[in-house]
Amino acid sequence: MGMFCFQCQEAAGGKGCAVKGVCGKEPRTSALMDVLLFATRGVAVVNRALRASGAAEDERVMRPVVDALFCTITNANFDDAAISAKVDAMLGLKRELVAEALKRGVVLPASAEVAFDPAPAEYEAVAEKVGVLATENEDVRSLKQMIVYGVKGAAAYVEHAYNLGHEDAAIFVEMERALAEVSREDIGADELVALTLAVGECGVKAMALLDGANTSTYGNPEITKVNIGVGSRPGILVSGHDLKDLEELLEQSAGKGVDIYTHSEMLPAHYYPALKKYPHLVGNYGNAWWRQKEEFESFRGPVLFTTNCIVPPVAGASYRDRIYTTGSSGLPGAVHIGDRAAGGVKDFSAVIEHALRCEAPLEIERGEIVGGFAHAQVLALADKVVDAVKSGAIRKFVVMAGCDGRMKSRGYYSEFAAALPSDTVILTAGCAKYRYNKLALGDIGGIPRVLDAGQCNDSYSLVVIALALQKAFGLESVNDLPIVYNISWYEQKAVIVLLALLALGVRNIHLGPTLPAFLSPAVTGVLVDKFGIGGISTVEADIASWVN
Ligand code: SF4
Ligand code: SF3
Repeated sequence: MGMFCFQCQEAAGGKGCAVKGVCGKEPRTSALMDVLLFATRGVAVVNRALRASGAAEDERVMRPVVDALFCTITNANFDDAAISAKVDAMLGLKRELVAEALKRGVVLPASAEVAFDPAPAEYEAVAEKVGVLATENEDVRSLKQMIVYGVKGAAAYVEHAYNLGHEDAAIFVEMERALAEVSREDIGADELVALTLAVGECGVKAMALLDGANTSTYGNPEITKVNIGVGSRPGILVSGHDLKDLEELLEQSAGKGVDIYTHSEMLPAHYYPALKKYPHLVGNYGNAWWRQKEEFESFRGPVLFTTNCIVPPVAGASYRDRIYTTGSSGLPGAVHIGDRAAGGVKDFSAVIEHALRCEAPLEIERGEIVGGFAHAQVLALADKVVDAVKSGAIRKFVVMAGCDGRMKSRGYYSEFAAALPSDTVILTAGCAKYRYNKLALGDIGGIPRVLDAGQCNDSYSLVVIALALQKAFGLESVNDLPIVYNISWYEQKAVIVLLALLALGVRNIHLGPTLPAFLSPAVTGVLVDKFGIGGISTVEADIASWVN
């Protein structure tokens, strides 16, 4: 059977994965995800109609919709059985909502999503009819998918906030509106462009919600040196983005003789006062997600995925039986740690016991990296930063936030960072930083030349910093600041970050290493004309035209 997916930067041939995902996604998984998204859009359409009729908010809708969106993000979930069960549940929920609508005399839109109700045995067969290519017009398809990918990214962020007890129904209403609107057959390109910006605004709110959840729970990130070597005790490596999972694991593993290490996007956990206080949170192991095949071998202990990015291990990989998943992530054969009951905690005892049977990690590097430059920390240094700009010691800030990935062409970002003039400062967030956060780039009067705000969602911090600088310099527009945006993207969280920046009025963002395959030529034209979006070329040419 075939498949079609073009949601990430590594889409095959720069067009789309049609045989098997470059990420490892099998056609069956892709089909189940298409069906899950279609069913989820149906729930959004019906729930929105119910809400418009004055029905009380249905508490059964928000969490599963957010989880469904999150689990279809690139590299989050490869477990067909889990995804199929989510489809069953989503269709069951929709049936109940439709029954409720009929009871209340609510007239539902005549959309295919509402009528959709296949039996489990039919899921794969119907996928083609409801997948990406079911929308024939390539521009409408491009805009609709960009909106869905943005909503997926926002879903990831609100799920982390939910896990910390921070909910905002208004954000969900916006996400649901976007899902319902893209289900309309008659929606035009202009409406879709406006909806794209509305999703960007929703992304700003989702990142702000998560920022508030993180900082009110764990304190404001502060400048922190993170060890990248290893200790002598067995370790557990925690990957993904969910701080609540990490906190519960730290709590449950305290005093048990194991060390906890962060991996990839979990690195910024070290910057939070309420997490760095655990003495057995000993360091960060390895690099960005795509190097996990070698790094999980040498880690020698269990690995817990709280979210993306999972690379399915090859048959015979030594670490295959050491992988655990939780939350929206999943991998066939891996033990999945179930959700917490209301008011309860997850049970990580199996992971801890597993670690105690393992050898300590093999050292792959030594030293320290410095981070923790989220908005509160940078604003505490604001006077110093403003003075450095006024005196000319800092000529330009270069935002290099986003994702890393395996393409060779991403070597550009390491070279770009290394070649930047010494009076420039890199502002970063997301796993893109691994391309340059171990380079000795020095500092400017005590301000490090790489300021890491945190995870990809902490791109929000970079916006807060930019807006504060705009105010400090009395500028009319955020685009008048000496800031260049050189964003590297991979998955859909980078899409919501990009849409959020556009919604905030940031212009002339450079996006690489390649522009999204889901952008049709006409939609690319709109992004170029309206927002000044551009690609990248060579390090020398880009530095010459953007920085010098
Ligand atoms: Fe291909 Fe990316 Fe989709 Fe995976 S997520 S199937 S690599 S486009
Ligand atoms: Fe990285 Fe997957 Fe996007 Fe959260 S972990 S930035 S790629």
